[in-house]
Amino acid sequence: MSVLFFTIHFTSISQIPPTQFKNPILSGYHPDPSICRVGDDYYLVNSSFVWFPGLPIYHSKDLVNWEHIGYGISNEKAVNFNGLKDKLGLFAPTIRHHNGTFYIINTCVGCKMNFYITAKNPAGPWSDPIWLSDAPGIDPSLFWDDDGKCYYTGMGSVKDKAWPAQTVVYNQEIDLNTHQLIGERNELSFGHANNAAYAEGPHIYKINGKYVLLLSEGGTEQYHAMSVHHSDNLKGPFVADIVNPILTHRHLGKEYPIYAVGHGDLVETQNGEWWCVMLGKRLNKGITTLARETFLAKVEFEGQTPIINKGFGKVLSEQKRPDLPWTPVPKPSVIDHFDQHDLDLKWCTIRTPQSTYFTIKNSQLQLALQPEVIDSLVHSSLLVQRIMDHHFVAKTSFSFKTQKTNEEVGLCVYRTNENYFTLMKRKDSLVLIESFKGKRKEVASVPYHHKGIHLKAMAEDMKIQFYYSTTNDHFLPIGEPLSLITIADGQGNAQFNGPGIGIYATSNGKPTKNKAFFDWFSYQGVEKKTIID
Ligand code: 6LW
Repeated sequence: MSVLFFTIHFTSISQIPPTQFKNPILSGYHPDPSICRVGDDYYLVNSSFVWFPGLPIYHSKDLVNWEHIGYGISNEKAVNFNGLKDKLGLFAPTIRHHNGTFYIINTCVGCKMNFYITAKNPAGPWSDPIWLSDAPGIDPSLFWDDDGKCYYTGMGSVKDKAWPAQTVVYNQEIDLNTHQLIGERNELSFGHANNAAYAEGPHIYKINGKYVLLLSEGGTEQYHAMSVHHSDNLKGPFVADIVNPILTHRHLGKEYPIYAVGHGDLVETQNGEWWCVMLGKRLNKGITTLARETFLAKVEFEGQTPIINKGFGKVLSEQKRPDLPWTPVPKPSVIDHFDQHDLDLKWCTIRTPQSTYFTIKNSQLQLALQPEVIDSLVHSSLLVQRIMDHHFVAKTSFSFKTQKTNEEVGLCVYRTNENYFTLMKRKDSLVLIESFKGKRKEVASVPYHHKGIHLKAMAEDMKIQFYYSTTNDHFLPIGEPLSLITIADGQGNAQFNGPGIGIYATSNGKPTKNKAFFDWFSYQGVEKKTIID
């Protein structure tokens, strides 16, 4: 009798759902979020530029705990990112669900521009892209009107601009059977401000019987803002809301810790609450090392006007969580032992693979050396995962041997083909390289003759220190701590993507059949005060 009594009454503290949640809800490189609800399930997708697979998709039951469930673009033959700079590729997507089918509409900048994909299961498989030949611009979105007709909304350019960076948000009916925009194209808005730069990221909703157009303006940096516009007619005219901008941090000054907030998408919960996901950036010691992340804010309507975080009017680093069943999701494992049939979803490569460059066998990841190098705009043997913390420890263990001086394998912290760090094992040495704005420099090197090696990177605030060891302890530093400015926003770095950390192998232009054998890779975000070896 007594055992049962204890079990029922003393639920452990950790199981008591928290009342608050912390922002960002998706830390690290998660820009241009779009969200939809199906029943009591929420699905979110982000832009991903030239990372492959592309368009990461997340699932949640409570808008706070998100599980990575798949990618919208994962067929190498579908989209070719080779030759594209890191800031091109897959721009802002929109995810919607209609009549049992999920739709993601998106723009591949530098390839064939606008397309949509469909799926019955948001974890996939998704269809190959259905390209839209006559849809100008970027930031496409979909809206189904009461009559079942579907409308494409997008951001287009303006020929004779009345002011710099003037763009137009337009909509047009789309025939999803013939994959064409049909009928008249309606210019809906140039943004709220009478000199709004880059009116973009539009979404249309029907709320309380009226059409609400949500868009962003000011550009995705310091002056980012969201505005809403109303109409009784889907084709307009849309009238700007006098409350605009409904969200911006541009008036909070350059030191405010969360900035560039904008590019939002609204969702109504099954309990009648409204919430908005948007992108934003965090300052860390004055710079941004985690790029554009995904944030969440409450929305309450005053009439037709969506008020973001009533009483605060800004994105909060912590606030009361949605009135939804608290549903924690499995935490991604810190150590990846490569003992699964497929690579964990967190792993991506940069640009589109042209051939098989890795295999998983006997609980090892065999990474083939390829002639391609990460400095080029062509796919190379590089596997990275999003850096999601200001302080982290990453480690890996592998074995590799070569007699050739052009062959090397190791750890890589990647932002662009011009901005990265590599710590590479060569024939009989270990070399730390930093590339900043395309200038590569050998920072440090040590003799190393063993076949097996453990490499480590520890980032704290603005610095990253690299280490090596023959075993998984007693790590020795190589070189001095280096500044994370190299992979931070600004500095010639593509504003759109974000940093990743992982493994890289190359034969620097020469053919080879050599490969490296990775036993494991670990990445752990750490609280500053508890940085342990
Ligand atoms: C996105 C657009 C934008 O498509 O940047 O600056 C593009 N604004 O809304 C890439 O994130």
